[in-house]
Amino acid sequence: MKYFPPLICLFLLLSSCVSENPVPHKISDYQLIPIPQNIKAGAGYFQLNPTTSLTFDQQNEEIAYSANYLKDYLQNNNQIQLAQSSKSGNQISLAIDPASGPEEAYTLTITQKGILIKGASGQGLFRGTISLIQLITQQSGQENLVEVPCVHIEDAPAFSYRGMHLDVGRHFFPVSFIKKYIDLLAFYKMNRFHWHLTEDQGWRIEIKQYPKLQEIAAYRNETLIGHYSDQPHQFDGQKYGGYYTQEEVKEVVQYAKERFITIIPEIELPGHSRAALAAYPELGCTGATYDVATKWGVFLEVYCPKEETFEFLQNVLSEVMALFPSKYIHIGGDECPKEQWKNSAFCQDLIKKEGLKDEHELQSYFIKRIENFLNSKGRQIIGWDEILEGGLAPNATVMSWRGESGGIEAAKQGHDVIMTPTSHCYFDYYQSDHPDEPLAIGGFLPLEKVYGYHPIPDELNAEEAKHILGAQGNVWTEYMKTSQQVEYMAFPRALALAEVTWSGKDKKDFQGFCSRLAIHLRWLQNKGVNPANPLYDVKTTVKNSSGSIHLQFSNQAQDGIIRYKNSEMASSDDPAFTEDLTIDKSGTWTGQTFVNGEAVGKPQSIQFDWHQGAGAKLEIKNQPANKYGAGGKEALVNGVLGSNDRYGDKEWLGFEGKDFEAIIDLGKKTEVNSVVFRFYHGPGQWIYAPNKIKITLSDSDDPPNVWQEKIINKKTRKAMEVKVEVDSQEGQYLHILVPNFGIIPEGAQGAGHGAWLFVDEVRVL
Ligand code: TNX
Repeated sequence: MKYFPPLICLFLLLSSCVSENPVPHKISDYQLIPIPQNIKAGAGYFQLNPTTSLTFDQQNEEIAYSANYLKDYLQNNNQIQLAQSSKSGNQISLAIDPASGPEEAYTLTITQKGILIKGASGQGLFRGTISLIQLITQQSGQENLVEVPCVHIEDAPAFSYRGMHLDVGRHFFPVSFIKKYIDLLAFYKMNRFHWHLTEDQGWRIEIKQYPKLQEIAAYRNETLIGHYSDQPHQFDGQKYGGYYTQEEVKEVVQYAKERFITIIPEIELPGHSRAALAAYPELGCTGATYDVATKWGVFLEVYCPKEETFEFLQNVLSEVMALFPSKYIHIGGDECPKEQWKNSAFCQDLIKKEGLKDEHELQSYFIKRIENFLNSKGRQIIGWDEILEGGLAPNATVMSWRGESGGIEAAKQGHDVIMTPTSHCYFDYYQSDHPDEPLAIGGFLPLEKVYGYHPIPDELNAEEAKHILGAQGNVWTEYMKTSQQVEYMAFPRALALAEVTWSGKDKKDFQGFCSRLAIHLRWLQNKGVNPANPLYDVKTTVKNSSGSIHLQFSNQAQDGIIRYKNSEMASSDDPAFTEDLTIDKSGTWTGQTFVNGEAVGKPQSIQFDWHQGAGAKLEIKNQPANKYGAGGKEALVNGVLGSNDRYGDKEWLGFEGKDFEAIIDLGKKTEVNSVVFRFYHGPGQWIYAPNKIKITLSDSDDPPNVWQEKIINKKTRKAMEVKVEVDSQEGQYLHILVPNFGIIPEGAQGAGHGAWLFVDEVRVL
């Protein structure tokens, strides 16, 4: 590493003073997350005890933040009070050297004689202080003494934007929790907190000029119970809400500042604004009154681009800017249905007057006006990727959430980008396919997938790639009522993202991350955090190769063994899992991790429904979408049924706007009575079961001339089965053609888009 050559000299000098023969450490003894760029293992320990003093320039506020953070930490957790002194001896020194590297770079040198943390700025110094604190937390320690292992670390982040988001609109969380969340982000060297403050279901920030935002927009009459796709909708009948006062906001901003975290506030416009419209209906297009939304989704009620609305938003944003020093203000811009603008004479006139092409350009006009205003105050906007539609505002930064394509396009246009694709950054998605996971919105995003993310898409050249500032994990809280639940969903996935964005591609090692994670999970639990613990949970993998089916059990732990049983085995002598099991019959197999003879983590069961097509070879014409095809085409004939109420597991294949066409090769002429199909029906998630199925059983794999057709009259929500009695009783090849439902009709969620077709096991009976 090129930074701080003088420090290396100091390190060597200090180490040379050590006279005894201290025990050398291994790199794996330093269990830091995110893993530093460069660790040079030392030998022996620094004795941190009540004689240890702290030396730093007290005139420098930037240094004082780190000094105070360290002092408070040691006082509260180790009962060690650091004296302030400039005398030499048992000492921790903090310093800033601006010439020594990028802003957040630091070196941490621990010898038996002393500890020196040097940052390229106050930020770098703070990140280095966190590394020291992480090492301190990992030593068992006696009262008043921590032995900190000697080391030399040179470190700097791969990405400048390392963020976490929290939606406080759907559910509201107290200031104490917001601070806890910020502390956790700081502990993993994140530097941005995106505070999503306004939503259809509640406005959460006090705006003095508009008291009805507090009285009306901050509260909803009741809240949806269960999942949105559970029909009919039911409500709890309880008034719900709250907001942060400006005093509280100031306190939180200061708290974050002391931890070198910038808070980016989000005020959503022009969509997701139903709560504000409930308070000030005159800002809408319809002349109607509104209520604060009580269920989730996308609502037609949006701000009307009238002068009155711009005045309101500018006044709101002025109060927001006075509270938040952040260069960026997030203005939303996502999911703004255009119906009300289409039906509004005012909007149609405005479109003509401004020479706009359509409502998308009107949205762009809206965003540009807000951008002008914020730019005139020295601020920059961030918007969700929909702000690309109708033309990007000149200085906008784009948050790419609907995949990476919006981010790619924006970077190519020379705009900065923050990556938050649903595929890798939506921590409201399920993290495990275990059946007793708490209710979540859907999707499937396990830890290793987050860890595998790299924010720079291959499509960008080196120049364009510079526009990718980093990535952010989003925590939408429709299904998180409590802060414990937020913790469960955010952690440890946020730790994986912290390593993705700080350590970068070259340092990544999932195995190593998991072994470091074990100690961090323990620390989080001791701190009263409620992280998910995926390490010992058993996972099943079903492989379907050359006509037979194999089952594998695995976990992410470094210790313990997995034992398994199946429904017919006696439970007393569960064998250890050592190699893949061959499956050739129906039944249930269960795997469980054992450490020192004790069951730990969640067991996993898998049920096989044997049928004539199980393990068969097959071809499919259209490919499923990447994010809904994890099990591959073989999942269609592996004998395993996907979840009844979640389409994100590896058994379901999701085709976006496309037909499902397949040929299943049964291996030989086979007598078939019926074929049972499984589809998913969830219009709220843009998923539609098909209207018909066509099949043919024949002796040839050539496309058939005649099809047997089955019309589907009755659709039930979630997983549904359709049985087709086969006319031509024998054949080797089963040809299947299931046409996609087509374009989603007006008035439904996702209107105008091609429907998703989700298919699971095709059982040949
Ligand atoms: C989409 S991401 C939304 C949110 C939802 C989220 C649920 C984005 C800009 N909009 O309003 O809460 O999906 O995953």
